[in-house]
Amino acid sequence: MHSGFVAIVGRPNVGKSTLLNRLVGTKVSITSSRPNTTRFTVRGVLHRDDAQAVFVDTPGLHKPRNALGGRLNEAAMASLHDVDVAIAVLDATARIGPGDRRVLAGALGATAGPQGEGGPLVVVNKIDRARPGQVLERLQEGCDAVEELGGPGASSAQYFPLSATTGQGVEALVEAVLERLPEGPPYFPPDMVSDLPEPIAVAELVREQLLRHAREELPHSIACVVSEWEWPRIRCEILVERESQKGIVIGAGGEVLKAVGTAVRAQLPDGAYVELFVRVEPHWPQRADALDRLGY
Ligand SMILES: Nc1nc2c(ncn2[C@@H]2O[C@H](COP(=O)(O)OP(=O)(O)O)[C@@H](O)[C@H]2O)c(=O)[nH]1
Ligand SMILES: [Mg+2]
Repeated sequence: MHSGFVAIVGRPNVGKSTLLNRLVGTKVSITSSRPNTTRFTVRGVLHRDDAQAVFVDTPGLHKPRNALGGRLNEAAMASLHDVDVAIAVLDATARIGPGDRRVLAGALGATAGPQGEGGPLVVVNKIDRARPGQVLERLQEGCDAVEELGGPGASSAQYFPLSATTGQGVEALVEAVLERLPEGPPYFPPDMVSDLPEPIAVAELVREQLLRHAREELPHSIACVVSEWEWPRIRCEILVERESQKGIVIGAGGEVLKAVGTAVRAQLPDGAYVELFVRVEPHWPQRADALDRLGY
């Protein structure tokens, strides 16, 4: 039996959570077109007869603008400690920048052994949306950056152009991950694909839908927390920073909340009943006490 932990790191919005869901075959981490969607470290498990890979999805590394951003960066860097494989994700449709270099530098130092083995797996994602020339350009940029940065794992880095959305190219990545897993016991029972507690998973589904429905300025101001869980009745509170945001979340005649509730229920087992409440919690992203309470 082979088993191990695999960190997925990258700038916000490159497709880390989409890739995790694709790798484990079910939705365990929420995704959106807004940067900094992922706030929890989510583990998703890939089961094979002779192997188990535990993927760790992380918040994207970015320049923090408030206390929440600082914590998200810490969580992302911490995920690189004590893993067996590091996957660094780049976006085929965008030039490599300083943020990607920081990501690659972190991944290069994370898993390499004394002989330079165990370098990072570098993913160039979103090839379904990129021109072929762009994919080649990104692979070259990634290679150049890895060589320039150097470090123990540079010589054994491997490159994977793929699409997390369509699945094209993902199997090659899976094979490479499995090859790099050390011998070890399974960490999770065979029926477990994620270790996110159910109340948090539901609160995340609510937040995902709000990100879909709410307007531009709102995403960073929203937090969701399940305050009561008496199956099938679930009460979820939606926190906003300012009174003025309350109306936006509720929508005219409650239409936004209604749409969010319907979409969330559709993803839960039959009979689930989700009550949504909106509450103003002034400046919560700047307050350590609020972040503690929210579990970030
Ligand atoms: N076209 C395309 N879009 C993708 C792909 N992977 C992710 N996305 C989109 O990119 C956005 C960010 O994805 P997400 O997984 O939340 O990124 P994260 O912030 O790195 O976790 C979402 O709108 C995804 O649908 C891909 O392979 N192809
Ligand atoms: Mg994410």
